[in-house]
Amino acid sequence: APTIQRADYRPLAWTVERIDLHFRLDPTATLVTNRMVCVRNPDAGAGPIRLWSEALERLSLTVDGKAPVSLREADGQIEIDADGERVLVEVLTRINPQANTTLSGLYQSNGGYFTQCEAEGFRRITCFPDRPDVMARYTVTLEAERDACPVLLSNGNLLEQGDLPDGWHYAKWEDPFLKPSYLFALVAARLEALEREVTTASGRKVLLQVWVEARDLDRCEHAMESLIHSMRWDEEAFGLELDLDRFMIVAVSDFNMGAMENKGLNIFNTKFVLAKPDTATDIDYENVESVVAHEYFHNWTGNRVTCRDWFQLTLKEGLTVFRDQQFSADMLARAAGPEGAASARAVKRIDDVRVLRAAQFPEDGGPMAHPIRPDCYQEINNFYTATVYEKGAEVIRMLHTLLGPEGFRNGMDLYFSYHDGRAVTCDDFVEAMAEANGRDLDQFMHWYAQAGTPRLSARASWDAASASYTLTLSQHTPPTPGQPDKRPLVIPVALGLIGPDGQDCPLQLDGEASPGACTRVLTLTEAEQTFRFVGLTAEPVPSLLRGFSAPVILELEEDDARLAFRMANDADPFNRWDAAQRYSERVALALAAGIADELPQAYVDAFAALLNDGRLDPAFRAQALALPTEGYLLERMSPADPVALRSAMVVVMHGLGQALADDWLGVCDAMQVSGPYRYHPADAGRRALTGLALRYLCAAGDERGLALAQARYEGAGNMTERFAALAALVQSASTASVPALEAFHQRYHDDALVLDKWFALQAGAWRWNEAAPRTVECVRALMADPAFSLSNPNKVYALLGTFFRANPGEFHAADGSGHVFWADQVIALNARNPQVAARMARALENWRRYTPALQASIRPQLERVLASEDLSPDVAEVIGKALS
Ligand code: HT7
Ligand code: ZN
Repeated sequence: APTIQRADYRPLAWTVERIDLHFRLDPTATLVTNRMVCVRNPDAGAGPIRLWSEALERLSLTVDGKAPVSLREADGQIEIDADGERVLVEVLTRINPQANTTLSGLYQSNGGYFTQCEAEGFRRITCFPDRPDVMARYTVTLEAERDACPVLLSNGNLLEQGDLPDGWHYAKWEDPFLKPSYLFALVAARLEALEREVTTASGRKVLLQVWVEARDLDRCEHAMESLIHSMRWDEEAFGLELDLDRFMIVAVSDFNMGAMENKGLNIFNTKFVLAKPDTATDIDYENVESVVAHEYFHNWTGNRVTCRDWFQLTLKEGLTVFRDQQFSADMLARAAGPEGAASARAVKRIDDVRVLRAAQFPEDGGPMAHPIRPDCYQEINNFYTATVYEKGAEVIRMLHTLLGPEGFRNGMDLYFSYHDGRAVTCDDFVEAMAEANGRDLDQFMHWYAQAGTPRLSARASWDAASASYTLTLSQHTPPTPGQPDKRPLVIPVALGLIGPDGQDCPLQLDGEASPGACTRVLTLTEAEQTFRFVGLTAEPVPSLLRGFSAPVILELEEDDARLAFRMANDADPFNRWDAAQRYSERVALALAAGIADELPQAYVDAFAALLNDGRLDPAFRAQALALPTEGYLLERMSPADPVALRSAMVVVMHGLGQALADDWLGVCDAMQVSGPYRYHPADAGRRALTGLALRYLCAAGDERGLALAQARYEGAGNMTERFAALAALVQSASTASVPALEAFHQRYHDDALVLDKWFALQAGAWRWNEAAPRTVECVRALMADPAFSLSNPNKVYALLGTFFRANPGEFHAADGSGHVFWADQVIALNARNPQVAARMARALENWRRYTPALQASIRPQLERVLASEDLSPDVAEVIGKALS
């Protein structure tokens, strides 16, 4: 596929002012009539009308009622020469939603019709200048058989609806706002709605609806509550109000991603809407809340102000992820009350950083590394990445840190005042931030241009005579594909200095009149800078990058004693957690390298201290006592040896489980939650800590722990406890997992979302018993389960995605069976759903980091996929880059 370059952006010569769409919905032959008023673009030079078209049959196309004088067509693009300033282009297309397994464009799911147009799905519905900088006013008429599709929805406001002959009916919708084609949506299905009427800050009444299949109506309350909380938060935090009279969320079980922010008609993967205590865990509840918030926040950051082109994707995604992270942190802090707010915020921050480290750091160090604003791509669907989303959010967070909350808010206000209703660039956003704060942010823009995770290192010296502490910070960003040299970035480094008594020291830089706060943000702008702190009484221990103030890897030599000290004393809860992670990393990597064969007693003691510190919030303890992900640790290992790492992780789990067995059992006892299930962070924290305790106990094969897990499984009153107990049994050498898995299947055999958990649990299972079959064999067997389907992305992500991405120790088994299986599945998926196939394909992109033996096993499989027939551009880009 050709490579598209950001530098090649040109405005279109013709754009669209309004479009009137008419759908006659039929499973195999839907007719789409598109009447659009095309107008010359005053910002562009002369040129033809350009339309995109893909996977559709064009039955007719006229310009002002006549066949066009000149029409050229190549590579999915149509060029039409037209005279004058404004013409009416009418296009009739026929599409086959039933055969559309890509889930892009118009497709069917459970007999209903749904659309997914981001990024380039609209061109699979009708011929259109399908770019985000073409913002038009839409009216949409839907016609369908009433019995099959009693509900007909599209963006905006319902103008009229009624009956048609032969059992058909229609509905006509109008969206009062200008929008790009990627935000178009329709739904025609048999659904029912949970409804609420709420009043906005300015006193307007608006109707909120959550549309689901009838049997799921009892699982929508939490999504509705989340939507209302999101509306209130955006009003309070940013002064942004819902701009429509009606806001709809629709749940669909076949969906490539999490959800989609179509104007006024958000379409969601069922996974991020449906929740009730018997089927959803605390984490599911949390995810529903944050995805509902994310999509709702897009209404302003993405929809009202959108992206000029897809290279600017982080403009809406990074900013909206930052907003949903802030929202979730505020919700958690509010629930925790003033005493627990700081810890609650830290727990959320830890969650977010875990995701960044596990998903984005490896991406930044591999062949797909790209800046948050990429310079080129072959397939835009491959660029909905952890870099664009999560690192993008970190970049926005740094602006927030550098400008302060008020400065950031002023920047947002100015951004909206300049750009509401427009399609703009990341430069426009940062310029608004700079102007509102009288700041020069030119150097900050390097964050948008440079790929790779910067390394931050620190050297320190203590001068007892002058009681001063000198800290030299330096930065370096490693080369990434196409970017051999990097410039210094603006890096906010939040730091504290901890005295020998474990207390933070008030900070005073040389030249300052008096000591100030105990945490302050230093701004690093050069490759190396020195900071001298004075007025200290003894050599301090530095606590750097508090709250993870920048998305960098901190390279700091700290011995075991210092890590244990920070685990016990760091006043910054994030850094306390990070010290535990670093200590675990050191221990696990030493075991994996064969340098050690057992856990250091000091490490066990440091864990015991955290575990038994009853003053610490249980949710925080659950985070601090959980090991780093294998994905992150493999990134820190060179060469990466997943099988050796797995053996090491087993030793760590087993060792901590055994050595602290009584303490873990004590926790299970002390953390019991009474009363009916409620989704509340305090209860969730207790359940999380208990679940972790059961995991350590079962990993250690502790008989009391195994019996407790079994009892908790059988007596659980909600999915969080039931699933945690089941997971603990599965991650053990005990045979009790077999009947428990069967019982679970029996109970939930017709619940698709719960079965996803069941599939994922088995795909992620470690092999605790030499005699057990390899996980790849279990995964293969599970593919034959009637509930599994390669056509349903949730199933693929649960079973195959978990095996390929979250079970490296089994996936990379030395016999290469996992790699052959991977290639088979990527090839099979490629034929159905290229987006999903490409996501699975990415599981091996960092293969060059592995041991020579693994590389030798993986390479032929990558080559086999590349040579396979009808390879989609999506998969071809991933494999091509991996092999280049
Ligand atoms: N903006 C949405 C992205 C999305 C998407 C992109 C490509 C293919 C399918 C997709 N479904 C949703 C989701 C979001 O970030 O809010
Ligand atoms: Zn988004």
